Amino acid sequence: IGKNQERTLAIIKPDAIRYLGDIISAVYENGFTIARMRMVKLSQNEVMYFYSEHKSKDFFPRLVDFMTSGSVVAIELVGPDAINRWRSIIGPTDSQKAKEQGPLLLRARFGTDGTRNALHGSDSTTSAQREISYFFGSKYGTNTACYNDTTCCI
Ligand code: DGI
Repeated sequence: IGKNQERTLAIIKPDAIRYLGDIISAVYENGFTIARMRMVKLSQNEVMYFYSEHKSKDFFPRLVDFMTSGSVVAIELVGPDAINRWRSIIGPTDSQKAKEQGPLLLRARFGTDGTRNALHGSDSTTSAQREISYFFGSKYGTNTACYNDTTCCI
């Protein structure tokens, strides 16, 4: 990728799959390019692994239920300052807060609350790399968030 270009991982969550078209439009309107994209229905183990930093939080069971309630679309976005810019376009974690901040924020447009918040965006280069290889890297498919190795899951 070119100079000043950065990669991030976006996820269209199950509650927003019906708005796939609008979200893809917003991606390009905001100057991002899509490098790779895939639709997948995640298992409970896969979601627990992806969100393992939150495993002890009270909202974790709700998060796992929600993220396994339907298919998601993982998108590898490329653009200048992609990580921070994508997070500022989607808005705060809680969609109700996003609605207060601005109706054009994507979580305001397509999300409902703190769990059903339509979209994910990586929060650092480290997590972007981890999350992109989770969905697109060579490990996905063999390791695949521990299909066969329960010791690397929770
Ligand atoms: O990076 P974010 O997705 O904005 O937020 P995060 O990485 O702190 O949390 C990951 C997901 O976990 C978030 O998209 C929804 C869920 N979550 C986080 N904090 C809360 C939460 N769900 C509820 N219900 N309440 C929370 O406080």
